[in-house]
Amino acid sequence: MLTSNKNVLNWVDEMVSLCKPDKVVWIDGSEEQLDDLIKRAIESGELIELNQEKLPGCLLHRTKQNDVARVEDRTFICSEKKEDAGPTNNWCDPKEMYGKLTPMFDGVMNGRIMYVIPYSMGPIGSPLAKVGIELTDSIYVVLNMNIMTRIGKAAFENLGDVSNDFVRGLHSKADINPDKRYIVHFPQDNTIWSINSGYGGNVLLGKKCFALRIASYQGKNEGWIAEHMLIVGIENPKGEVKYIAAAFPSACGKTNLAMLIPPEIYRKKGYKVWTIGDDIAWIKPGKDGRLYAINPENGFFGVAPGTSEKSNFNALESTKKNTIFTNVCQNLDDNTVWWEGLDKNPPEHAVDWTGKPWNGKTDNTKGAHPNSRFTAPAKNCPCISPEFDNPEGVPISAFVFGGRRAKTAPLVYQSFDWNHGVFVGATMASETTAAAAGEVGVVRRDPMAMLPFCGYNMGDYFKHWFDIGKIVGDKAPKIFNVNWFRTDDDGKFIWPGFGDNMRVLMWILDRCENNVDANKTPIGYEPKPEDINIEGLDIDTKTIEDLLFVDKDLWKNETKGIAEFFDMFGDKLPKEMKTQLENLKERLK
Ligand code: OXD
Ligand code: MN
Repeated sequence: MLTSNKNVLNWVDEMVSLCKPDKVVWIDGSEEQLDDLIKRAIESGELIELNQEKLPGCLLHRTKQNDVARVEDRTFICSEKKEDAGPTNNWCDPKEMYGKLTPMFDGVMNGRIMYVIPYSMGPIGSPLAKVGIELTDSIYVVLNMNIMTRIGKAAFENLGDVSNDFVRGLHSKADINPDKRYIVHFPQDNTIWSINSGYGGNVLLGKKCFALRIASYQGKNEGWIAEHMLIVGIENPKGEVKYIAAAFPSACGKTNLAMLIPPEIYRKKGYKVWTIGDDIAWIKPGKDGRLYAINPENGFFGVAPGTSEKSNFNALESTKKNTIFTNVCQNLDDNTVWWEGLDKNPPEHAVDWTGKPWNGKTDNTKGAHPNSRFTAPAKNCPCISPEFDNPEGVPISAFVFGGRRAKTAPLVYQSFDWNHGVFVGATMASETTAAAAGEVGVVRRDPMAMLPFCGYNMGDYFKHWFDIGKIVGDKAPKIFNVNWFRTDDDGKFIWPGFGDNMRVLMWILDRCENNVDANKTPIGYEPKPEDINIEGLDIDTKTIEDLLFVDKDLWKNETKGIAEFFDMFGDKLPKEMKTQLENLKERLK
């Protein structure tokens, strides 16, 4: 036992009586203990040891084929009242849900070991950090949590002997039965129950479940925000670093932006990019009144396919040691890993993500699952920020929202003020691409990229954002929207993207410093085309003009879509949001 905290001990006892494991093992975080668990998981086949010369400390895991992604339709927010979960979440009465899940957990760990994982979200000792405990019957979960969070005895030190402020996570693989799969949050009880899955997003309870769903609810009550945002620092040649936090829906290149390599024109001058986080930010007013952010995580749970030396050198480097790969392809020639988009040389002698023999030259199935993942320690990342472990976090200069829009949204624009920026974030959207099943070009709204991750009514969430603006006042970060995905009439992307996105971030930082003028448009402030640095690109100022063009008819249509979306929130939609929509309509006249 690693703590004498009665709240912890009583709760663990209660869960042990419910799940009835053969044995309970407390995870202290020691190398010895973790090495022993790795050994056992390799023996049982749960993990495969990869080539230890080429990929030291790396392991491979395959999930069941029915268990490869987050399951939004089986994810619940069980607040006391339905209206507190809001129209964008599945809700069930907490008593009813406990009533349904308790028998499923009863005896579920019979014949198994229960692991007790204490963990800290955020640097140990940070005033922004919070403690969680996850109980699980999966070694894979223990080893992933060890990469994604700060685990072990030190996490308990943060909690102390008497505090009751910890998130109670209970997970069992049970039989990985998709019909009985539940990912359930009880915000009032600081509790998460997850059953019948072994896939990361459903079972690494520190991540989406705690750091976004439960934490967003805590933030509302405690005066801070938990956001689905990367945090990146840009250092100028004088050595000053400014930080940007940015939210994008999935498949918009979030990890790439977080770890971008500056174009040569900036590298030559001495600019550098530093990664703080690639997925989640906890943000709170600091002593000087500005907003400060930490990355509550300690690793990256990134999508493997598409990650290459060219698309994201730093992410790929991060996976070269002490990384757990899930559902990628195993190259049998040298016992390493491969995925679509890694290079143009798929292995011929391989095992695909389902465990079947696979030949990348002749089989036209996928070697890696499209949602296959790497779990890599943040400290492996070549551009990890020296401030990564700073308990105070880093001051945020700008918030950036973005989506994938073919025509409507320009390359970049700045909101007129905080409240308008909240409107811009709340009306974020992406158009579906041919890569996903279903119709192409359908607009999906995803406010602040939080739609699947907000642990309470999104109408209240919007209000909370307006309130934060009042607290921070003129020290508030400036708010921007970007769109890397504008296409020409042939459907080809106009903007080069990737590292060149830094050119847009530079305009954003210039605006934050009042270093550059802007053009006022109906939707916000836009760069003067000549203020986007295109040195070294084979596009001209005319292309930038096209990228910045605001098509009023498209935007008038957009306001209709926004109004329909807002309708769903009924009385919970803040008045200010309606005002913002009316203002936009007026400016478009
Ligand atoms: C993720 C997601 O896995 O947003 O980060 O789905
Ligand atoms: Mn994410």
